[in-house]
Amino acid sequence: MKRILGAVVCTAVVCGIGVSALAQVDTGGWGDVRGKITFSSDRGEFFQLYAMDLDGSNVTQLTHADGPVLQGKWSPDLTKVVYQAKVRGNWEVFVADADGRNARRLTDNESWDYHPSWSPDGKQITFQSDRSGKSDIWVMNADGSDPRQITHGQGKCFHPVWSPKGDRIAFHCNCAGQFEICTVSVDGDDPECLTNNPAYDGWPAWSPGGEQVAFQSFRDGNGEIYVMNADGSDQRKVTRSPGNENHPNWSPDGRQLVYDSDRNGDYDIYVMDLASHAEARLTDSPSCDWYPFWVGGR
Ligand SMILES: [Ca+2]
Ligand SMILES: [Ca+2]
Ligand SMILES: [Ca+2]
Repeated sequence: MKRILGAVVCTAVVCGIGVSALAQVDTGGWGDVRGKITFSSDRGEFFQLYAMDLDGSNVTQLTHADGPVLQGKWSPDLTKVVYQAKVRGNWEVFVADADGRNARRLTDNESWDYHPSWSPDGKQITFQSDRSGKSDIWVMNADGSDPRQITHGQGKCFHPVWSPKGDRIAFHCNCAGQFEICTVSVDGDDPECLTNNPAYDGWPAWSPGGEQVAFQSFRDGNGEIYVMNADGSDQRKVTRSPGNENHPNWSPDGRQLVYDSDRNGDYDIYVMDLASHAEARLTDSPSCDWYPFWVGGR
C-alpha cells in the first residue's frame, strides 16, 4: 500500500502524469460489482476488499495493496467507491471509479480518517477523524475539498452513515460512558441519541428508504443485530446466536440484512431474510471476513 498508493498519490495528484497507468497498478480495475456483496478479509497478508455473488460463490479479490484496505462503499448511483486504506501508519480515505480505476486520495494528514459513507446525492462523504484531537464526525465534498467538523465534544464518535433522505447522519458515540446510536443534522445541529442503555450499541445502518436503522447491541450479553424505527422506537432483535454479530448493512430492497459473525470461531459473512429470519452463511474461511456491503444497498 505504501509503495503503490504513494506512487499513485504522487503521480496522479502531485505530479499530474501517468494517471491511468498507475491507477491501474493500484487496483487493477476489478470490473463490474453491481449485484454483489463485498467485504473485507485478511485471508491474504493484509485486509483487502473482496466481492462475491449473493450465494457466497465466485469470491474475487478486488484490491491488491501492500497495506490494509477496508470498508468499500459504492455510491448510490454506483459510479464511485469510497474506502479506507492505511498509508504510512495512519488511515486515509480514498475514492475510485466503481470498477476500482482512478483511485484518488481524499485525506492527507497524520490523523486517522476512516469509516467513509456517501451522501445520497453522491456529492459529499461523511467520515470519522481524530484530527481535532479526539474522534469526531466530519463531512467533505466528494473530491476531498472543504472538510468540516460535524460533532463537537458529544463524546468519541464513530462510523457515520448518511441517511437516505439526506438530512441526518447516524453514528455511534461514547456519550457519558455509554455507547449509543445517535444522529445529528448534516450541519451539526440537533444531536439526539436513539438508544439509551449501559450496553454497547454501535454500527448503525439506514434502511434503503431511511425508515429503519439496523445496529449491533450487546444488551443481551453478546453482539446481536437489532432493527429499530428511525426515531428509536420498536427496537427488536433479529439475530440469536452465542457469537457476536456485527456491521449490518441492508439489501437494496430492504428485505435482507448482511452482517458478520464469529459464531463459528472466526468472522464470516451471513445474510438474513427479515421476514422469515432465515439465515445463510456466505463465507467459510479461517480468516476474518467482515464489513459486508451489498452493492446497490446501504
Ligand atoms: Ca489521515
Ligand atoms: Ca448503549
Ligand atoms: Ca450473537
